[in-house]
Amino acid sequence: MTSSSWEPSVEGLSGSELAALSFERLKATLRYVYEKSPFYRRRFRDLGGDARNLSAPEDLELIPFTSKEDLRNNASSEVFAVPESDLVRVHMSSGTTGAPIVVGYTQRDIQTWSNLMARSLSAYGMTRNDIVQVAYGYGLFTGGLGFHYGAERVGAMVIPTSTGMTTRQIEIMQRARTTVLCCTPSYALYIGEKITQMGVDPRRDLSLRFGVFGAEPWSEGTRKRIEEYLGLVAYDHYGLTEMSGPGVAVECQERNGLHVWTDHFYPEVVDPKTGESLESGERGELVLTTLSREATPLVRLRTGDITSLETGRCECGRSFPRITRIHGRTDDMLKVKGTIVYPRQIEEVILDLPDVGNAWEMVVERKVGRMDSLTLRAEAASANVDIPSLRKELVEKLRQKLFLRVKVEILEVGDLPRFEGKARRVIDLREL
Ligand code: DLL
Repeated sequence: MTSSSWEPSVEGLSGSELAALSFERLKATLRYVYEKSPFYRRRFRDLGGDARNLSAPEDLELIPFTSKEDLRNNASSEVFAVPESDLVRVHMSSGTTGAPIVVGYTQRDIQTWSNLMARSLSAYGMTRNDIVQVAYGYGLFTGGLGFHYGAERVGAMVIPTSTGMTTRQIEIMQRARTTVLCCTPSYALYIGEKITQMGVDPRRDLSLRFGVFGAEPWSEGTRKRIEEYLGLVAYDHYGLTEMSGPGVAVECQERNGLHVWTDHFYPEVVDPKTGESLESGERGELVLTTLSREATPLVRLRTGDITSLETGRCECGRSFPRITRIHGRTDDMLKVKGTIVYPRQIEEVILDLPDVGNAWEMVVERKVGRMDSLTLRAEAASANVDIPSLRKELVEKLRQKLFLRVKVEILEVGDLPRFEGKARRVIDLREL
């Protein structure tokens, strides 16, 4: 932990100092949105004036959630708290259904976000001597530009490769002696496979120290594979467009959960069905309130992400509370024959087995009048794998983990798609 040139050392604050700062900013945010955002002004008026005057953090529970639907159904000008002329950038969320959600940034928002990204990257150990290859997509997606601005703020040298042209990415990595790779875990696996095919030895031919992977759920099995393929330490990184993008919660070098930057985001975990607040340690849906955004402040946004909140000090010395690695998204949750399944649970089982390759997908089907069925399509790791016994092992392991009979199809290496950004793992063919 260091104090830095880009911000005063908030990282050394005690738990109670941090909680007090966070609560002050929460109250200020509620006053700000009431004054500046027509959408929130209407909402709060319906609730009566008390909504602006929290006397304790628990009072926040009286304020309604903001859903992604709210953001889709209301014009940006209703939600935004500044006139359009104050914006210097917009990003859009990658939502798979409906209109995209537009998020705006003022000059100050960009600065705050870059500082937070610089703080996040320093927590992994980045310094001005690093050479950082940003292989997240640049564009409406926040990954590319978010990491780019953060790494520059640290003073490191950025190579903005964006996604794709994987062979070239690897050549650049060799030639420029890249020390830090930033991309989705799916793309890291893909790069890893390509490195092996090209006969590049990561420990001899590359200079990677660590990688920063996020934007989609990934398992410990995937982490091990990425570390093996690329010869680096793999860190998790969480964020979402509605909260600026990356830079919301990050692993430190202890890798025991992701510290939420609670001086900028106020986290709660609620029961996804009832919306009731859950205790620390209980798993539920993450709800976030922005504490410093000027253009698009959001109160109690339901993220759809399943995790739990852990308080208590971390060995690294930071008091920022941690969330456990994201278990899945409420909208990726499948209910098959009454059993709830998240894609990450499948990944946890299969990628621990060395005979299973890196690419996989799940197909859910419902024939009229029949129950749902789940099929796992996975690749064998090589041509030498004994396919019938691997299939049997997978069926058994999945039954033990999910209490569900899953059909398993084993394909050859290269049969399934690879992804340069976020992977698509679920193919839902259910007839409604
Ligand atoms: O994915 C921002 C980002 C860029 C985060 C680069 C990390 C690195 P969206 O496209 O709006 O923004 O998607 C946000 O992705 O609600 C989660 O469901 C998922 N997600 C993001 N990070 C993680 C992670 C970016 N570390 C949505 N683990 C979020 C699991 C993640 N899921």
